[in-house]
Amino acid sequence: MQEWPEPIVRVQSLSESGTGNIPERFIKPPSEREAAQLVPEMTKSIPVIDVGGLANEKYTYSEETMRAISNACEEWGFFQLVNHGVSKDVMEKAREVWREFFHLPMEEKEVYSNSPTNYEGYGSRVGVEKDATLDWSDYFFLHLLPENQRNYNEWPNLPTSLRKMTEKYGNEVVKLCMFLMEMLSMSLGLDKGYIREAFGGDDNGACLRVCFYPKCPQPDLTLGLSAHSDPGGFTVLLADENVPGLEVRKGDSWVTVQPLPGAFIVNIADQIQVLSNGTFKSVEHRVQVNSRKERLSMALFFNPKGDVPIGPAEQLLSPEKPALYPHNITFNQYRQFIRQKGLHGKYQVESLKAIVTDMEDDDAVMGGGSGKKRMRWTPELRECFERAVDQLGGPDRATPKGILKTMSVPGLTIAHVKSYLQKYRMSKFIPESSDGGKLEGRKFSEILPNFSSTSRVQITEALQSHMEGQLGLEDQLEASFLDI
Ligand SMILES: O=C(O)CCC(=O)C(=O)O
Repeated sequence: MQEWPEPIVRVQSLSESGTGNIPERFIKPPSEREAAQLVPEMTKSIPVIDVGGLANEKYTYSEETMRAISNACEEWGFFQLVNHGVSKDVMEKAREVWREFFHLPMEEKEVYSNSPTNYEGYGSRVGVEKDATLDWSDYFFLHLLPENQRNYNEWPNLPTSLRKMTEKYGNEVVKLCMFLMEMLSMSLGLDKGYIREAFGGDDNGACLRVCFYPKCPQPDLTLGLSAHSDPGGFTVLLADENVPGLEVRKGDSWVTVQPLPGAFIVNIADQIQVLSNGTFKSVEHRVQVNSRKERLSMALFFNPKGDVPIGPAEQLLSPEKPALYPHNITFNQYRQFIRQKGLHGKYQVESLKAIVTDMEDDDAVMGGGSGKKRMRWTPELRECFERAVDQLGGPDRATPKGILKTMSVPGLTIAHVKSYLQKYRMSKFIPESSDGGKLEGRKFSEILPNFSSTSRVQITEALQSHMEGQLGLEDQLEASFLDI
């Protein structure tokens, strides 16, 4: 998509207009904006990890630090990193220069206005879905790695020190990310170089999003950033020391992060959750805004190379711990989802759990890829599926093709949709059949007549082409589907 689906309104302009009421588009449903709850004392804050001496060439990773990291990543998916070696001066100046940028006249910033093609530049929304509810923030997004994507001309030329400062900051934080990759690998019990290798060696990606959250006249009705998990490898965040706002999910509660002076907040993102086979958690987080103070944060997303398939590390798998994410997909494929839909909690990474390899249940065995797979639907995937069917106008209109398109779940195939139909008989959606009998217990071919004739043709075509491609069963399929 070349352009945003609706004209862009800068949140900063809305804030500065002095309006007492935020536009309808920013009002979140009550379930999304429940206040952070008080949680027991001991779980009140994300762990703090001190890696003093990291910048020293001779730094050795102590077992204690590795244990602290693995506990933090398993339990919280977040930690604060102190004594990390990045110069305090560089951190402060980078933050300052970006604050100045957001306070430039609007026409200076609009020069860098971004589009959904690569997001680089000045932006005010993430997803491209028309009529989506929006977040109360503007941002600037830029690429740091791979080097060939770093385009200084796309970075603001004002304030004059911004490009130099951002480059310096980026280089220092990327260096820290190299250590973090080693630390995360070792705290998973893997070789020091495992993550780096799995993420594409020297071709890792890194990008920076500077988020600006203007004052909001009705902060209780909206969010600065909706709940989401980060799609890439991990994130190194320089939060606003003076204005809290970041909240991390802990069970059913939201815990407010209190950034320590000079600390970075590190969080595991979806690709490391996959690589660790779910041991390290990519945890949902969101941002609250307030009426008195603006807030600025700088998130550096460290990502795998776009075209390397990411899957659980073999060494972490066993018969007791089978692969939760057996379909290795690339980060590029994964990112498509976010670009389409914007930020949606843990929707996408949970969807990848849908399938486990198992040969026991013949009924649900599907072909495709290497070997045969048995489908297992998690509650999360069921929820996505149900939402997709609803979005498509209910069971009468939903077709497997439409469902696949709407869900945009990487790795999901028609075979999974078919499996769902078989396993759950779509009892929640499919209206009772004409004779009034429930669909429960019926075969797939018996369910199809409950769809409209147009949908039936589409379902048949979609299933047929998939099965032909995957299983080479043309003849059989012709017989079983086309006479419905
Ligand atoms: O502003 C913050 O504290 C968090 C930013 C964030 O979560 C993001 O940019 O993905």
